[in-house]
Amino acid sequence: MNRTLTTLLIILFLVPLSPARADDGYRLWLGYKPVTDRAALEKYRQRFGNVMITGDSPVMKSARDEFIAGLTELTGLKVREVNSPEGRGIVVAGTFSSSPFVASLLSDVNPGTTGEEGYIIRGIRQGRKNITVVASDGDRGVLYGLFHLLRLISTESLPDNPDILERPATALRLLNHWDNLDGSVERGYAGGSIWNWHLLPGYISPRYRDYARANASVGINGTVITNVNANALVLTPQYLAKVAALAEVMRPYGIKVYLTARFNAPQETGNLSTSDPLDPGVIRWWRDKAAEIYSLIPDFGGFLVKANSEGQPGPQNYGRSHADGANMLADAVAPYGGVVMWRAFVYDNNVPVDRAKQAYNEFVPLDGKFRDNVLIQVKNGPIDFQPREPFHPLFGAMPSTPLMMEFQITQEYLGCATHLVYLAPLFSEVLESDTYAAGSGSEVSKVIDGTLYKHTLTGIAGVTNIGNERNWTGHLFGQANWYAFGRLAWNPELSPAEIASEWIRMTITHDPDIAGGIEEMMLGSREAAVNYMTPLGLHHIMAEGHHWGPGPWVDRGRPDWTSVYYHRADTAGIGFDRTTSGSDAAGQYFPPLDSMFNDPERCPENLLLWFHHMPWDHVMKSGRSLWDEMCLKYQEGVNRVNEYREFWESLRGRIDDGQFEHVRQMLDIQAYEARWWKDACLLYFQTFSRMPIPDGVEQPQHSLEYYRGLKFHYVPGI
Ligand code: GCW
Repeated sequence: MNRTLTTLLIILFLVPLSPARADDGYRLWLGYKPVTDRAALEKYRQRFGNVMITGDSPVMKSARDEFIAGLTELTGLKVREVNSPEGRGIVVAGTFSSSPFVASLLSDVNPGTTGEEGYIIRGIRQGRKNITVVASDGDRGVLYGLFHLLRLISTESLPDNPDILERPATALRLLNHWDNLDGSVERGYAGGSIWNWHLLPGYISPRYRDYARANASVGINGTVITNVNANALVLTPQYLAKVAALAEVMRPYGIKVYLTARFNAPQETGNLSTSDPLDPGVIRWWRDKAAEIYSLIPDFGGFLVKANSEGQPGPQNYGRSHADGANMLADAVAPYGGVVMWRAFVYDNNVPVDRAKQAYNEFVPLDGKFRDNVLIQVKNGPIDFQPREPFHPLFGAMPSTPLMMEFQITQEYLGCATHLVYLAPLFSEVLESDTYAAGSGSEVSKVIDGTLYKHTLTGIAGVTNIGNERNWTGHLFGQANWYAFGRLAWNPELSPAEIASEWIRMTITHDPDIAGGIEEMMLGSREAAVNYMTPLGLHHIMAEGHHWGPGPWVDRGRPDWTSVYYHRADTAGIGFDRTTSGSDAAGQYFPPLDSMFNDPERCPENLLLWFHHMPWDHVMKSGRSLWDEMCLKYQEGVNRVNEYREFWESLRGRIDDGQFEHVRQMLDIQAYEARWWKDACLLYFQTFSRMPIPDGVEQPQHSLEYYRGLKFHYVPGI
C-alpha cells in the first residue's frame, strides 16, 4: 500500500467521525450531566463527600447504587461510603426503624408521617458538620427520597437548608403496556415491545433494569406488562416463568408486576366449557391460577381487565354483570393482597345513541357492588384519549367505588411519536377539573387520590409510549411525557411548567435562555395540536384503523367508529348535540356543569362542538363566525409548529448535536402534517359550510380528492 494512503487510513482511524457530543437518548433524564457551576460544586463538596446508607434489602441496595453513581457523575466527587457518621459533609439515609441515627436526627417526626413511600429530606447542621438526612418509614421511601435529592442536584435547585416532606397522592402509580406476546405494541410508535418474550426467562436484557430505574426515579411503582386486548397464554406456566423473571428485575426498584386477564382464559387455556364468573369450576380455576402466580411472584400486583368492550370477552357473555366478573377475580387475588383494575372503557356491539354516555350508564348502577380490592379504571374523557375531551362524567359519580385514572401517554390521537406534544397540560387540565360531585372543590384529582370519598385504595395509570427504540419513546420529547406522567401521579398539583423545567434541565440543558424557550414550546404544544387537529370541541375525525392523519370524511363501518358520527357536519352547522334536545350527555355531569355544558352561550368554546351542533354563522366570543374561527384556529395550530421549527433552528450548535438533529427532523414532519390536517379538514368542512376561507388562513395546497385519496400502508401501532 502506498505510504500516503496508509497515513490517511491511520488518520481516519484516529479521528472520530461522529460529532463529539451526540446523545442517543438512551439514558433518558438520568444522564446526569456534570454540574459546571463552581459555587454549586463547592457547596456539594462540603455537604456530600460521605454517604451513609443503612439497610441491605434489595431496594436499599438499589438506592445506594443509584445515589452513589448519580452523585459521582453529577459532581465528580470521590464519594466515600461510610458506616458511621464521619466527615464534615455527609448524606445519611435509611428508615426510621433500621437506622437509629436517622431516627435520632429526626426525633421530632412522628412514626407514620412519611408512610412506606413518602420521605423527608432535611439539612441539619451539627457544629461544623453538614448532614443531609433522607428518611422514610419504608425502603421505597428512601429510594424515592434519594432520587429526589439527585434531581435537586441535577436541576441545580438544591435549597441551602432543605426541609422537604413528600408523600405520593395515589397508592398505585402504574404504567400500562399495550404490548403483545408476539413483540408488537398496540398503538406503540417507538419500535417493538421492550419485553423479549422469546428469550425470557433465560436472557435478562439490561433494558429491564434501566426501565425499572427510570420508573422508580419518578415514583412509578407498578407496571401492567401486557395488552388489555389480552392473550390468555400469558397465564400459562411457560409464560408465567417469564413474567416471574421480569418481576425479579423490577422488585429491587419497588415496582410490582401486574397482568391483564383475558376473561375467558378458563376456556382458552384451561379446557373448561364456560368462563361464567358464578360457575364453581371457573371460580376454582381462577383461585388456583392466583395461587400458582403468587407462588412464583409473591408480590404480584393483580389483574387489569378489559371486558365486554371491542370484542373482548367478559361476564356479559354469560349473562353476568361487570361486578360479578370483577368480584370473582378480586376474590381470587384477595388472600395475597392483590387488586383488580376493571376498565370502564366499555361499549358493546349494539351502537348506542351516544357512545360518550355508555360507561356512565353501565357503571353508575354498580356503585357499591364491588369488592374492596377492585378499582374501576376510567379513561380521562368519555370517548377515547382525544386531543381535548371534557373529563369523564364517571369521576365523582361513583362515591362508593375507588376510581382510577387512565391517561394515555402514547400519542394515539396526538400525532403518534412523530409530533412534539407535551401532555402535562392535558393531564393537569383533567386533574384540576371540578366535578362538583360534592359541591365546588371536588376536583377530579380528589376523586382519584381518595380524599373526596375517603378511599385508601387509589391509583392512576398511563398507557405507555415505551418501545425498544434506542431512545425508548421514538421522539425525544416523548420522554418528557413519561416523566410528566410519573411526576403528576406522585403529585397531581405540580404544574406542567415545573415538570417541564425539571425535565429540560435533566435532559437537555441548564442554559436558562434555551431552557426557557424549550419550556414555552412544550407548554404551548398541546394546544397547538388541538388547533391543527380538532379545535373547538371537534373530536374523533382521524383516519380509520391506524388513526394517523386526518379523516373527517370516514363514514363507513360501525357508526361510532366513523368520523361523521362525531362531527355531524351538514349545511346547517357542525357538532354533536349532547344537550337535552340531543343525546343529553351533558346531563351526566353534576350541576352546575350540566346546565353550563347544555347552554351554548355558557359552554366553554373549546368544548362547543363536543356538546352542541352549531350553525356555521354562529357568532363566537371573538365576534367572528364559527366557520372563520375554526379556520383561524387550524391556522394558529400550523403557525405554532412553524414557530417551533424556527426556534429549534436557533439552537443549532447550542445543544447536543444528536438531540438537535433528531428533533429538527421530527419538527419538519410535524409542520408538514399539521398543514395536512388543516388543509384536509377545512376543505372537507367547507363542502358543508360553503363559506370562503378567511384572510389570514393559507389556501390549501391540494384538492379534497387528493387528501381523501391518500392511503398508507404499514402504519405502526396496529
Ligand atoms: O383507543 C382505543 C384504541 C384501541 C385500544 C382501546 C382500549 C387497546 O384504538 O387500540 O385497545 O382504545 O383502550 O381498549
